[in-house]
Amino acid sequence: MGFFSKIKRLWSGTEEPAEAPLTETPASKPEHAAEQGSELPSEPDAAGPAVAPEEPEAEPAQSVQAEQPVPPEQPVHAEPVHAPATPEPAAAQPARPAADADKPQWQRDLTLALRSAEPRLSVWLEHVLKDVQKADDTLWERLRFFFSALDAPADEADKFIGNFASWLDSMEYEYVNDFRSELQYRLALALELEDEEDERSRLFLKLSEGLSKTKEQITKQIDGLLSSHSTINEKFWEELEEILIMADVGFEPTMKLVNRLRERVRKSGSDDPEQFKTLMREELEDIFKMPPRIKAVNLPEVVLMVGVNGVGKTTTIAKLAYRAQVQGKKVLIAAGDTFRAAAIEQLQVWATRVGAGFYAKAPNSDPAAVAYEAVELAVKEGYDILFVDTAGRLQTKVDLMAELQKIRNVLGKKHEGAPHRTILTIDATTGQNALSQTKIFNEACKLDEIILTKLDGTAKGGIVVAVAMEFGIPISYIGLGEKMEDLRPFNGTDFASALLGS
Ligand SMILES: Nc1nc2c(ncn2[C@@H]2O[C@H](COP(=O)(O)OP(=O)(O)OP(=O)(O)O)[C@@H](O)[C@H]2O)c(=O)[nH]1
Ligand SMILES: [Mg+2]
Repeated sequence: MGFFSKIKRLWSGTEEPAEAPLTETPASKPEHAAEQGSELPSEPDAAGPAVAPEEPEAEPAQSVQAEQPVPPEQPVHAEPVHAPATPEPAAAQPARPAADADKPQWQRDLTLALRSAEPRLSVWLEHVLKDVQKADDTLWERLRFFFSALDAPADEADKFIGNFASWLDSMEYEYVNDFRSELQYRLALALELEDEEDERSRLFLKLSEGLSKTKEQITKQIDGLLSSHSTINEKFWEELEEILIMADVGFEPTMKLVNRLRERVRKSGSDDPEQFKTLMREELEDIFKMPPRIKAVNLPEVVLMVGVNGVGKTTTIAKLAYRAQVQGKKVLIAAGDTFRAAAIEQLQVWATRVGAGFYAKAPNSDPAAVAYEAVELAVKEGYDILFVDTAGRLQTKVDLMAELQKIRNVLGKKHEGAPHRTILTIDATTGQNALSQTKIFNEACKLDEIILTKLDGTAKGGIVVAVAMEFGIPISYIGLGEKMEDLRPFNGTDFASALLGS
């Protein structure tokens, strides 16, 4: 959508408004607001019609972004194109000038609050959720109003709200406190706000918290090392090696990393430990930097998820499917782990929760047949992306690798270039085993990406450094918990900063 960024730029006055509605004066009526209203699907629970036809002159909610300050005696109140699903609060109708006399007070208040708020999603959400405790009609009305205030197409608002409401149902969440961060995350995704500063700082906090155990191991020790040395000498390097090995960077990667750090320190011409953290952060950033990849694929994009048992493949598919779904893609999930009946059921539950399509055959069916038929279905029914789950355990490692190769072959035969992404999931808590798993899977099925899960539960986050150094395979995401939103795109710069505690 991208309009959020545009609005922010407009707000800050760095860009001329491209479209009339954003600069409409309070009294004028942008045409498309009426069109928007007329496109609205009706609200099933609404007491009245979904559109507010009785207010043809109503100021559309985008007045929130008007650049001119509004005189207090003539507040610009945004009238959403939807009629409220719930009756207006009775107390909210003081005498007003004719133009806004019949606007619900909460809309007037919210408009003014949003207009004077800092243009950041978290701050706006604070106002939207003011006095809302539960997921009820009031919340939906306020959210709908918020979307219209941002000039978002009403059908997108309805779709967002519909999806979010069914997700809350499936998760059995009721109170705002339980789903607030999920709501913010979804809004950021839906509004393409992940890169916005506000969302980034929230994610950084989450990353930093998720890595707290690893930080305990690495940051604290390195801080201790720095404070106990007045100069970077041999003893310093020896102690650093020990710290890195203890943090599960592994012996060989530690040696390589220390050599690279020695070189960087030498080039800097300073042996002052005070500078060391900056140099180490830069070195880690370099290690995490991967060459850009061509992302364009012939749809449907086929993603094959591999990894040993219990690492989090199925959960990660659900998280990825969820992201894709929120981004408006049509998602199909295929149960390629036919080894355990429970695996098929588990995946089906996730697919239902996420709202994705699901394809499975009976337990013990040939996984390659599942993959073949799923990709056939995905092509036929116009899916954008297909995720294929696989078994993590078979009788032998040889069987497992042969099975994965067979799946890859049939996918490629059925659909050009498939699998477009073969992703290895590894469990960060297994430490050094992650390295041998990466090696074996990479040999058997040429990995495109790695996702490291369970970083929240381990002090062994140093494994991320080892994996990045040893294989040069991009780490695309990291798992920081069991919730849907706990899968974060891996950002090397942020990770290096979070790891080193600054
Ligand atoms: N704390 C935490 N737990 C996670 C994360 N990712 C997955 N898990 C948990 O790890 C356990 C195993 O996850 P699954 O997705 O079933 O793993 P799998 O690789 O599909 O396992 P198999 O199907 O047996 O091969 C589940 O309890 C997940 O909730 C994560 O990032 N953090
Ligand atoms: Mg599984």
